[in-house]
Amino acid sequence: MNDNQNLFAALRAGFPANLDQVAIETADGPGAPLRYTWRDLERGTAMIANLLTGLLLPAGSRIAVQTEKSVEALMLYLAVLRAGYVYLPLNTAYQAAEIEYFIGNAEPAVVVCAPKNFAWISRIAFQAGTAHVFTLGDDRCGSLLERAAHCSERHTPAVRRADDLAAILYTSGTTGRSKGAMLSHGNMLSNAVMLKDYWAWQPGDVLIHALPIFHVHGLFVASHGALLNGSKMIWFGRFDPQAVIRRLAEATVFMGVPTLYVRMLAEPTLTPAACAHMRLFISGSAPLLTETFHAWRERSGHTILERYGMSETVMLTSNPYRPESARHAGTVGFPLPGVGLRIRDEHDRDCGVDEIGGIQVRGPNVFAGYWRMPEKTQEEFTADGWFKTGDVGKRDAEGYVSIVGRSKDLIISGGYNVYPAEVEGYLNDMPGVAESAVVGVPHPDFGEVGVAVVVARPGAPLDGAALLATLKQKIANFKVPKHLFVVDELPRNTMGKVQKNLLRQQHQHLHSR
Ligand code: MCA
Ligand code: AMP
Repeated sequence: MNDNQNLFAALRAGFPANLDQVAIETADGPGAPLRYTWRDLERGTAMIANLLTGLLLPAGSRIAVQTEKSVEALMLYLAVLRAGYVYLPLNTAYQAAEIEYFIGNAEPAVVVCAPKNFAWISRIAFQAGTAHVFTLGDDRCGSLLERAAHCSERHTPAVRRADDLAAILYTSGTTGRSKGAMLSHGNMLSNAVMLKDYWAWQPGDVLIHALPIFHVHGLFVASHGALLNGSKMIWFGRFDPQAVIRRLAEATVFMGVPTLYVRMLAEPTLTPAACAHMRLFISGSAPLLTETFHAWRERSGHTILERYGMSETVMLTSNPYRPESARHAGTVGFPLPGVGLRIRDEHDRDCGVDEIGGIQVRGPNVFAGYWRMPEKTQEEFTADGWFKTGDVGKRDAEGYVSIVGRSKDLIISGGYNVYPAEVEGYLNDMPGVAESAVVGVPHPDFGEVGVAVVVARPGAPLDGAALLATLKQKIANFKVPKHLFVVDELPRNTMGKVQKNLLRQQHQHLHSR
């Protein structure tokens, strides 16, 4: 009996018998179209896994990776699983202070970065005690592949138990400090196997992969689905709506955050004919507006299937696959098989039909806790073992779950999470700033974007544009508020708490179409 629960081994078992078929075809980037066969994936991941194994790293070593999207970067992820280490993906937008925090907190044994960032990232990494820093470019250059080229093409996947750690995903905290969600081989494998069935992956499916590969959506849900099903991927390094629409004729499955659908809807080439070959369009990571849902149905002839998940839990709920008419706009569908979901009011009682409360979940997909933050982990779980998602929702009479808000102070912009507390921390540290508040307001493209409201210190002249420019040098671009207002004071309630709801109301039409 093979009881190896290594996620790579399970994905590998999904490869087709004929390893010479094309597994991934690049649609853009250097040299496109490049075609990688399943044998290329098998060999490439073996070579990188052998490179890592040869470094004789301690068990449980973290491999932190900040590189542009490429097929080799996907192979690196798979190789880390294969070798039994822990993958730590980092958004390419992160800058020095953010990288310093992640590397300092996770203490990775290996860091892989883009060649152009080697100087500053290696300095941070070596100072934090990282033993090895490799480079990997999106054009197949860099020391990682140079070194791996000398390694054997054969590698037996490391034996891992279901609860062994496979990846750490940093999600920002409401206090402004990011927490590393620890996901095990079992968390991800159980979810991937269940979704293969639930979304009816079938022979001949082809996935258009146009999402970044440093988050759950692109790295896990999309890639695992295709690999486990032995399905070809058409691989976009960058999302380009026109180019994606052109390739729909060769594909059957597409996954995107709502912004991707909004941008494709703006293209006149989006027609039922262009989508005739498609089987399934999936949306998640942020709320899909009902107007987008209906416009998509009209323009493409397909009904988007919306689902809901988190870094801590992978996928939690989904609208049904069949019949298409049972996919309800404005809802995230039903708890997935094996996932327990309850909605609790402020007295910790179960909510009735259509009553709004906090969403709590449990199941084999739910993470073990936050990296080196036992108190934080304990806070986020109930005494009887349910994870408090921080999302606020309700369930209708048919059982469809809708997300109506969040108890966590979080902005979701184009599918990326922005924690106001973190941005406010940076603003408050700037000369002349007395205090600040960052709120999310509706945006036609990104769904929601941040707006900053700043109070100057007495006598200090503040230049909003200069503050935003400084912020851009310090934090990831997508976290930088799209507008900044300097005001005399922030609205406060009688307890002295800033009334963010008033600021949101005041600026809600800033980006109205
Ligand atoms: C880029 N910018 C953004 C965003 N992306 N600002 C706010 N929110 C964003 N998401 C900035 C750029 O830096 C630039 O700033 C300006 O906005 C315009 O950028 P643009 O060229 O329009 O952006 P882009 O490069 O085309 O990227 C937009 C994007 C991208 C394709 C929508 O953000 C994206 O790939 N989002 C997907 C995120 C994702 O995969 N999330 C899944 C998380 P400037 O002009 O100053 O330079 S996983 C998850 O949430 C859970 C588990 C789940 O359920 O899936
Ligand atoms: P993250 O932890 O970065 O992966 O973000 C997870 C959060 O994204 C969830 O807690 C939700 O607030 C949000 N989210 C994911 N999918 C959806 C969806 N379909 N509708 C609304 N919010 C979503």
